[in-house]
Amino acid sequence: MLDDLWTAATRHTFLDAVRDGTVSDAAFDRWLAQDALFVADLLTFQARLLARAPRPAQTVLAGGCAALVAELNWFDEQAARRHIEMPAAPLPATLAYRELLQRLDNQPYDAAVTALWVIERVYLLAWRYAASPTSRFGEFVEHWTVPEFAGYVQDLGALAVDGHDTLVAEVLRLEVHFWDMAWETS
Ligand code: HMH
Repeated sequence: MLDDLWTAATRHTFLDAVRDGTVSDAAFDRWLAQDALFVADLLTFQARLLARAPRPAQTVLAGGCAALVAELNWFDEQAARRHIEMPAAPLPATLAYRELLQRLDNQPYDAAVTALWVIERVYLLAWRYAASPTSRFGEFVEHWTVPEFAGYVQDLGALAVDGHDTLVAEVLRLEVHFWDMAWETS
């Protein structure tokens, strides 16, 4: 059950299309603008999580917050380069994810950090799946699969705990929904 959701969230048809280069720039850019909104929401959530994290988790979570700020700068650069108007108006999948992140503010730390681990791991596995030596989106795929990010996901894995399957499933469903969005209204 969870395995199927991990697969659905990391082997989506949008990722096949990025790998094969068949996704249009318009569809990719629209998805990218929504992802920039998501990253801003994730930073809000993670800064609050850092504020209530146990002492031994602070280094990893603070490093992650700094990485998200750098990621937002990188999104701004991509938007300028690709002439994407940002911020975009949030689409339903982005709003649904925002709602979950806000709900996590009121969940115990263990549940919230486990959700964060899923959010980052699913993204790493998805972009690894989309990797291809010839894709015209190769620069993006490389950016989201760098060893530093893989190391961060591993560090988060050490903070995550078992027994939050319902929450894990909810995150994975939102990820599928987020990839689905890339195909809508294109
Ligand atoms: C939808 N999930 C989505 N976007 C991201 N940037 C990440 C996870 C990882 O930060």
